[in-house]
Amino acid sequence: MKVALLMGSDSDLPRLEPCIAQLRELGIECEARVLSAHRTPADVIRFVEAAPGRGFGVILCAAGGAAHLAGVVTAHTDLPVLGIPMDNPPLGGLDALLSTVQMPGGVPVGTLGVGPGGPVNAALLAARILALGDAGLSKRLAAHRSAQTEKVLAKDRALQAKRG
Ligand code: RP5
Repeated sequence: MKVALLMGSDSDLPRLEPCIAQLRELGIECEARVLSAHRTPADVIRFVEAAPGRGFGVILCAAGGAAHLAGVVTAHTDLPVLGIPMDNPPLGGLDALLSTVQMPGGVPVGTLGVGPGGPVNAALLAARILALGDAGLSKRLAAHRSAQTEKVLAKDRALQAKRG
């Protein structure tokens, strides 16, 4: 299945490139779109309603400021929706974090962290959701985790060698 990455503005795109790259590295097809809950509400709903029929299994929603995108999207679908709060000035993402995380009961949005970890973790969480029904992806995720572990252990070995 594919992942949709909706972003409220093209100004969000540079900070979302690592999310797209992570999905591609895991062999997951990602469609990235600029669609805004405030500026293009009808297009958001059109996209979301068509998403299951187009083979999307997870929808990622990145927005800053008064970040309503993930909430609006999840109100129109039963697909898993993950919100990525963007760290914009002047409030540094706290605004988007609170908008995204404080959903009323019955309208679930899984909220990622603010800052560079958020977009990458959104990709990895989406991959874990899709891997529940995809044995090949599950193996690729396990390999990714082992490689990450090995990278850190190599840094530890280098530090030990330097310090004698
Ligand atoms: C949000 O407002 C967008 O997701 C973006 O993070 C922020 C600013 O958008 P622009 O004014 O840069 O288009 O809706």
